Amino acid sequence: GEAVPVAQRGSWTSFLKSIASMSGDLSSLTAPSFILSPTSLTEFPAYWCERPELFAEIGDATTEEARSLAVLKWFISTLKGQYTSRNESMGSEKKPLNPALGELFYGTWPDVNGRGKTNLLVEQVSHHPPITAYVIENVSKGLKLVGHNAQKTSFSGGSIIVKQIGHAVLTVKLPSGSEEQYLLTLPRLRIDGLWYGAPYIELSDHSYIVGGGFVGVIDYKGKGYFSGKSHSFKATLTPQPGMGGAKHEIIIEGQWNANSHFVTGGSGPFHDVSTPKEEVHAVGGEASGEMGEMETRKLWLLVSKGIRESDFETASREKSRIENEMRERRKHETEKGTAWALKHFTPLASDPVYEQLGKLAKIAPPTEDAYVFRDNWPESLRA
Ligand code: 0T9
Repeated sequence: GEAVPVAQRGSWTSFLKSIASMSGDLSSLTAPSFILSPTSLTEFPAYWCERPELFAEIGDATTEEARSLAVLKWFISTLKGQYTSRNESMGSEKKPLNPALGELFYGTWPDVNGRGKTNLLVEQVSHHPPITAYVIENVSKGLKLVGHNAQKTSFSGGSIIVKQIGHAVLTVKLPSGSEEQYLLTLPRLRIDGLWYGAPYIELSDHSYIVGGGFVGVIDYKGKGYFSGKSHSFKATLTPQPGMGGAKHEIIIEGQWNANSHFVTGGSGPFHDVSTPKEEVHAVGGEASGEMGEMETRKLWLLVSKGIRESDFETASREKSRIENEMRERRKHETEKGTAWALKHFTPLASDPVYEQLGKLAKIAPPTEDAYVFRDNWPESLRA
């Protein structure tokens, strides 16, 4: 591993061995310090909205076809941030902090240029396995995205394969008062470059966007497949009889980290993702406007600072302190026969929207858990 600091080569090799021999949940494995990220997974849902104007455009579109294309454009535009931004900011993919049960993150993108204010709320709804639930809402454009994610990991041919579990539902409130819903599912990940200590993600398999009169399938391919370029995709939107959409198929091809163009059902360029992105503004969720003890940037403050400043002794001490506190909490709950009360979400064993829309694309499994948002935004995000 060339990217591995000489002093950490041994621990990197044994880390890789433990990954290879353990499948399922890698989040709790202790990794060598050079690969640690100072950011918790509860911050990741912000990637869904780093181009808030593209999200807002979904609400501005006036036909089903225009809306479906706006949803696709926004979805594609988030992939670069979701899957390559750690490589850009930190030189490689890094191991995120493993969120505590009940960890929270709140944020906002301000209203500029008539795009409306967009708010973000995230809660870690399970620690083992890690499950993160989130909602992103732009009230003035009638948009609400509610989703959750978890991962199942395995090791194959020197790479980590990550199957994403979970989905999101985008609800669009139309000016007529009726609602349109889109079911979004997530791609599979392959983490390569492990041997060299320079991990990076390639997407594979496919994901769906079902709603608005179309069944959309996005196929993901890396180098050497249909375009020969990394981070390639091909999106096919097929009109659904009886769902009222357009009558023609739309096909778009390109690279999700660069640009894409129409192949069928339109002409010319579709999207270019090289426009600047806008990171979320973190907001405290307490009535005072401060961050509470369970808010990610407060909870992990000293761990993150330690990692950023290469003070790994402090980082590791603080990390153990937090993990021990959480273990104590769980122990007390077991003793008292109580359970941790989630703040913003109610778990449901099945999701009627997933079932209904998923059927149209024969999505497997036929149902998934849902985390229903209780619509209780903190005061600091309501105004
Ligand atoms: C949802 C995203 C997800 C979370 C991360 C696999 C991964 C945890 C989950 C899927 C977001 O919308 C998109 C992006 C990156 C994904 C992470 C990449 C990653 O490596 C971690 C896993 C758990 C590891 O930390 C593996 C060990 C590490 C040494 C490799 C860098």
